[in-house]
Amino acid sequence: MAANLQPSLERLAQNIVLLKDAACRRMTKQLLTAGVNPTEVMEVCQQALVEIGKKYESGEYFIAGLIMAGDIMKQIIDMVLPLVEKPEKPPTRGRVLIGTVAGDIHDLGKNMAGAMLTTYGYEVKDLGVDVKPEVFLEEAKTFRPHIVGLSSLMTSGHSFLIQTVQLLRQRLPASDRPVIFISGAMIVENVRKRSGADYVVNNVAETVFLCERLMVSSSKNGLNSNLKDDAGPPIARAKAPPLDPAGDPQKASPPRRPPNPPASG
Ligand code: B12
Repeated sequence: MAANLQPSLERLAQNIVLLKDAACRRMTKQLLTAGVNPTEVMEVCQQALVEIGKKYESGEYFIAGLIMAGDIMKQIIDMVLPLVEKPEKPPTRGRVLIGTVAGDIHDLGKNMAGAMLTTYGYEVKDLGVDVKPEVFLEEAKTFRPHIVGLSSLMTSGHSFLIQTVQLLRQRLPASDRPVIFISGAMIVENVRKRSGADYVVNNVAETVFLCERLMVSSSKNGLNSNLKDDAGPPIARAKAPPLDPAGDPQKASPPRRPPNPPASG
């Protein structure tokens, strides 16, 4: 991005934190018209929302502040998503099942991740919010996803997250074992370890990057044909690749934005 646009991204972040919705709409439009990468706009928004969360925690903002922030974020997402370049006829790159775990109604990040993955050619099934572990299991049995993405923004959701991952691990046949991502503001590495999930993803760019890596690995293992039909989830049989030389996927540092969407056909 051109250096002279940086102040505008910063000012957008400041205005989000100040909950000035009209200014945020105007600035987002200006930034996008000026050609700033939509993913970069989203990253700045996400950071601003973390600041709002801190103000809520410290008592400076109340629940109304969170509601307004959520509304501003939704308006920005609505402006950004149509500008993400879409392949004309997206190939089916794999099935992804997503949802926000029980007890949690935060959905902005999940919706964004789902929309972005759809754009990149994945078949996404979104179970919505407040999804019980058993519902994830039943849907996974019929949809047979290659990847499951669980969102949990509250610490109180961690136990549901762990239950959901464990249920999927225990009850899906080994041949249908999906790769499991967990995501959300309060996720820490020890939650991943305790749950048995494969990866933590912190933003949409990371999510798309990781899905692409997993699918490439899957096709290198000669499983690509299965990705394109209903024969079942090949990635289940392909061990997720380590993304760093030390073999710890959590230490991987994906690019700041996802690769270009796949060519159509
Ligand atoms: C906006 C907001 C709300 C809005 C949500 C609107 C909506 N439709 O989602 C509303 C007002 C509803 C809300 C309610 C509450 N909230 Co709130 N909320 C936030 C806030 C400020 C921003 C969240 C957000 O949308 N971020 C922007 C998105 C884009 O980022 P993201 O969610 O991190 O998602 C990114 C990645 O994680 C990833 N990703 C996320 N999900 C997924 C899913 C998949 C499948 C994949 C692949 C990737 C992925 O990609 C995303 C994009 O980059 C956060 C603060 C924060 N630190 O995040 C608090 C926060 C999450 N809320 C909090 C709280 C406490 C609450 C309430 C309990 C308040 C109350 N007293 O009622 C309620 C909870 C209600 C409930 N049962 O769920 C706390 C949780 C604290 C904790 N320790 O648990 C936080 C952290 C604020 C804070 N610091 O105190 N909230």
